[in-house]
Amino acid sequence: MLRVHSTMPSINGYKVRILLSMLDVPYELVDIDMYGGEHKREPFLSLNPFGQMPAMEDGDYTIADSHACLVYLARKHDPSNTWLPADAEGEARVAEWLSKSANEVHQGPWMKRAKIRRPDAIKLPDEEIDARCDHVLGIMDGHLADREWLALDRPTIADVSCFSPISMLKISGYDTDKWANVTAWLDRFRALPGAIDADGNPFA
Ligand SMILES: N[C@@H](CCC(=O)N[C@@H](CS)C(=O)NCC(=O)O)C(=O)O
Repeated sequence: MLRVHSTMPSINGYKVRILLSMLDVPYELVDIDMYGGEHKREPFLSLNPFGQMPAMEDGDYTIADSHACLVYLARKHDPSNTWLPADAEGEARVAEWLSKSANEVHQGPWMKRAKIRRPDAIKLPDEEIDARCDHVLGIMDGHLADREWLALDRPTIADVSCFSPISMLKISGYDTDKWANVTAWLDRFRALPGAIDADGNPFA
């Protein structure tokens, strides 16, 4: 069976768990003790020498990094190419938002959550993190003014990737309500079949 190696609270691991749920793919979660530093030593380092979660094992095949996992799962388990289109224009659009997720979204919304979990590791002042969130969410809010999803006219792994950190902002003390279009997009995503919260439960 497919194995996902991640600590449960990992936002990047949550991305992978969401897509697995939406694609209805069975898997085993190998819980990594992040606070005990399990991801910084073997055997985890053989899965990802960068010592970051998530990583995945599918038989003999191993892959690390949330976006690589999303691409792999979409290609392997979504033959309709709904979640990751196969045409040049569509795939590039999705890649564009995956990159934004790995950089701008990671440096703002992801950090907001991570600082609560690991204040020792994230030294950036709250004001700076909030300003980064404002910047990226302001752009996303404008982008979503006349569209329902980030990359295409349907949800893709770009939405999965951005949803995970942005959906955690409210419980991290950042008010996403001030961005009406982002809020509507978060609600649309929660209503998708198979969508789960960070604890793995369907949304009410
Ligand atoms: N680019 C990586 C980033 C992974 C990442 O930052 N993972 C966090 C958990 S959400 C982690 O492992 N943090 C522990 C550390 O870096 O020591 C991905 O998308 O998977």
